[in-house]
This record gives sequence, structure tokens and C-alpha cells, in this order.
Amino acid sequence: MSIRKNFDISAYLVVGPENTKGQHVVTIIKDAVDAGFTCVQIRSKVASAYELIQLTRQASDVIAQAGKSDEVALLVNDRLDVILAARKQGIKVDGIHVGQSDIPVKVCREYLGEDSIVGLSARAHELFEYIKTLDVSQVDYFGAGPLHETKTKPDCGLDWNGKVVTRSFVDISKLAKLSPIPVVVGGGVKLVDIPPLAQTGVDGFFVVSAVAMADDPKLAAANLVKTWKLNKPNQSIRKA
Ligand code: 3NM
Repeated sequence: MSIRKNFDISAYLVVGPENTKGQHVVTIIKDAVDAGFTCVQIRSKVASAYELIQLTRQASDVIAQAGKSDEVALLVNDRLDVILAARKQGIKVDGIHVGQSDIPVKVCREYLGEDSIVGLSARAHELFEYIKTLDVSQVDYFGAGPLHETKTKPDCGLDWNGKVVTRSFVDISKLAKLSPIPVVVGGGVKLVDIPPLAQTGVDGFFVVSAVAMADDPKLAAANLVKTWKLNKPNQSIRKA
């Protein structure tokens, strides 16, 4: 069965070579997957296509070695070309995550096929209108944020005046209610944010530095997963 029909964005790691404290990206991915993370996105604005394909291969292998290829989704940020090249080489990549200024969702879907996951970042200042008007039939989930300002992506959440607009838990609760598809929230998310975030009704959290920059990434990942589950027991996976 395609992972698209049954994927889980509750604990979602986003990572690239520029986000680790000298550790190999794939070691961080292994730690997160072993700790119970359910989704992995490779995201790099500096790595070459060649490096990204290698990383994708290694990540896919690590997920397979953990016996989780049918449950942990592996996505690549923005780089449709990398995903197509990786798949040509027989690497299992489950889909793409794009922003609104990246390759259009429709084109991603056309190239990647019906079995692939396509996630979309919802622009912070247009979120609510956007959710009401967008044809979501081709999108599997929304990534929304930032919860807090973050050095990892300083330009996220900028409004027309160049000011960072963060999302309140009240806004996030509204978003969770309004959205016809699953929502994952990130941007500056730390362990202390997990209980209130889980209570908003969203489907998951995404983090870069809370795991990738932690002194002990595996322990940090395990604590995030444990805290999410404690605050959202019996979460059923919401389908797009
Ligand atoms: N997207 P960290 S924030 C990749 O708000 C990404 O859309 C964001 O990194 C958004 O967990 C972000 O280290 C980076 O704050 C999140």
C-alpha cells in the first residue's frame, strides 16, 4: 500500500547539512527514527543535487534498516529534480514539501504521481484566506508556522512589511479546525511547546534544531515524541 494513504506527520524532522552541529545528517535521521519520529524531510539550501541524492539514499536506507519504510515517510524539500533522479536510481522517496514560491503543487503531483505525498507550506499572513480558497485535492498536508522566530529560517513568517509574524496557539487551534487536510506546525518549536501545541488539535509538530542541534539528538527526539503522545493520546491519523 502507498504510504500516502497512511502517513503520520505527528513527529516530523526537517534536516540538512547546515543544521547539525558537525554530526552527519544521516546519524541525526537515524536517531530521530529510532526515537519514534514519523516523518523525515531533507531540506538544504546549500547542498548540491549530487549530495542531496546521496543523502536521500542514505536516509532511505536508514529508514529501511529500522524496518519502517512503510510507516516513516521520507520527503525532500523543494527539489523535484532530486526526487526524480533519486527514484531513477531506485531510491524510495515518498514525496516532496514545497512552499508557495516553489514548484507548483500541480506540477509536483504530475511528475511524482498519485502515490506520492505533496506537502505545502502555508504562508503565515495569508493562512486563513488561503485555506478557505485553495483547491486542496492535490495537497496532503499543510506546514504552518512559525510558532516562534527562528534562526534556522529567519525569513519565515515575514509579512509585507518585513516583520516576522508568529502564530499564536489560538490561531493554530483555529487553523486546525478550519483546515480540511492535516496540519503540522513548526518554527522555533521546543520541548516546552509540545503540550500546548498538541492541545490545539493540529496533527503534528516539525522541528529542525530541537533535534539536529541538540547535544543528544536521540534523547531530544525521544522526549519530544513521548511528550506529544502524552498530550495527545489515541491520536488517529487524519487523512487528506
Ligand atoms: N519552515 P527550527 S520554520 C523549515 O515557519 C521551516 O514555515 C518554517 O527550524 C515555517 O525548528 C522552519 O530550528 C525552520 O526553528 C524551523
